[in-house]
Amino acid sequence: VERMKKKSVVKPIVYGNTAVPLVHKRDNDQHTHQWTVFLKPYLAEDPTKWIRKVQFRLHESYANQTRIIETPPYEVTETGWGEFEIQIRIYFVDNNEKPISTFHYLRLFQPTIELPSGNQIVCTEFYDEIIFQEPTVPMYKALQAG
Ligand code: SLL
Repeated sequence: VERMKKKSVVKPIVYGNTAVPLVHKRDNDQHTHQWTVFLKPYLAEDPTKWIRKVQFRLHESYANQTRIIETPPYEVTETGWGEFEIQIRIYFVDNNEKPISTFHYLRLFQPTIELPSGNQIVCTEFYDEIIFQEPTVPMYKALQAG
């Protein structure tokens, strides 16, 4: 595969989760919260130019533990009762670029932020950067387009 010699491209990303308590108690499954785990570009750009899909791997207590999201927003909304680590795996438009993984610990109770409405929700997010060292030629073009 032909690669761009001595070139590197940086893509800033943000990932994390929000969570709110369920208004109605559920007797059947003990679920207490609704949550959303997400991954997005830090900048306002079209991520489909360089991201093929994002895979979220949930706790084994969930049916369909592996969730694949092919179009933005890259996020999974679920309900549950417990916190656990989620594997977030990013696949790129050029399959010659290996997928990369990060891990996010799903938070249901802390830290909270206050919305303009005055409501408190749990929100935790992290900034990171994907650095493509000598990307393939097609990947380099895709990264410029995004
Ligand atoms: C804990 N180690 O004990 C963690 C596990 C599992 C969370 C948390 C519901 C799953 C379902 C759910 O919240 N699992 O009912 O589908 O805290």
